[in-house]
Amino acid sequence: MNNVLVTGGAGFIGSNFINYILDERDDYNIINLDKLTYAGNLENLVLSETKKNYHFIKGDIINAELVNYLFQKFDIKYVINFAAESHVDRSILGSEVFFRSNVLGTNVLLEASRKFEVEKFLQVSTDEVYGSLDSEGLFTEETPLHPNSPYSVSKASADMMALSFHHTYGLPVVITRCSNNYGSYQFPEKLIPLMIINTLNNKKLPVYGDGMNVRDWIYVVDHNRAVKAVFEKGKEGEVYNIGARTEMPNIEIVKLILRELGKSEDMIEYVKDRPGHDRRYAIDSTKIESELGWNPKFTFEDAVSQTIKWYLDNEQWWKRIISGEYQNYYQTQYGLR
Ligand code: NAD
Ligand code: TDX
Repeated sequence: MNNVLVTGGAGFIGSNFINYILDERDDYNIINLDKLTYAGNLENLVLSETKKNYHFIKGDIINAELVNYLFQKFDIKYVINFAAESHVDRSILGSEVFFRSNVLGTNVLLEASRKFEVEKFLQVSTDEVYGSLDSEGLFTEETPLHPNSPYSVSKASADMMALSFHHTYGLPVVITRCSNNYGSYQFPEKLIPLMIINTLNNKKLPVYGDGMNVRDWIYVVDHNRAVKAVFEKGKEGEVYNIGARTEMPNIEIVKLILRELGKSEDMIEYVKDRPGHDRRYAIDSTKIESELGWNPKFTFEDAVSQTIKWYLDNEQWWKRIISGEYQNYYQTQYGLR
């Protein structure tokens, strides 16, 4: 059996990965280690209940004793590290937990992987490690790292530590750097679900600055198809960018959501900009396409419509979320709107 430790598997992307991989393959035994922070939710794991090759452990990746115990107990051969604090705005409100989970937590996983001689360690990273682009150019794997937020610095630090374990100890590390994801089960602090839910709740849509910051969007399913390709075929010590060539200014996305939901653009409210707000991200994913044969399958228009429909159909899921810790966060971040 291929015993795979998947960390952060109760979050948005990690749960989508586990649902997808359990559906595709029976020969992976998935051990999901997740701390269940505000962003972790076991309801996201739709298939796992019925599967024998799936185990959930509630715990923190920074807990070396627990991590070492799990490596031994489950004879872990592979690691895919999704676990992280993932929201830039929260890292601006307070950075410590970002360094604990994203940097020190990754270090604990790397040390255990070295000790137990794992056969592959996939670090799930982000295009934000490259910093911000002007109106021209794309991030390639050769673009120097220039992270600007506490979040992206923590992710860049983890990337560099993972690569150092490859260089120094020969640990079989691969890294993926993906652009902005969207899809079902995304926590409504991120742009697309936040705008959908505010529209459904007749609340103002808070657009930062002039709304012309550009992000490059990918459907979470395409991201995880790429993670699987890198996990199975990626070359040790290599970084693979993942993107779907879908650059768009934020304001266009907000208007598209309003159009799809039949609401007026009067709901848009331009608010104070995010401090240190990166202007533009855009990914060149030629390497993964040409070397591993991966290509995105979904168009933005279709996948965003599907995502909006999912939030319309799954009110219970997000209503529970916005009635909890989210309220405090929302008030701190946006004030009472
Ligand atoms: P998320 O915030 O939805 O989920 C993170 C998960 O990690 C949660 O289930 C949480 O409980 C868990 N977690 C956090 N700290 C932990 C710890 N110390 N120990 C164990 N579990 C812990 O995040 P996401 O959007 O699913 O992102 C997953 C990964 O993908 C992250 O590493 C993120 O940096 C990366 N990424 C995200 C995007 C995006 O657009 N969301 C894009 C590129 C890369
Ligand atoms: O209320 C908002 N208003 C707004 O204008 C929010 C939440 C966001 N924005 C803007 C800021 C960004 O330019 O929308 C853009 C997207 O913001 P986020 O959804 O917060 O994503 P971003 O900061 O780009 O980071 C995301 O992509 C890379 C993920 O959160 C990271 O985990 C990932 O690494």
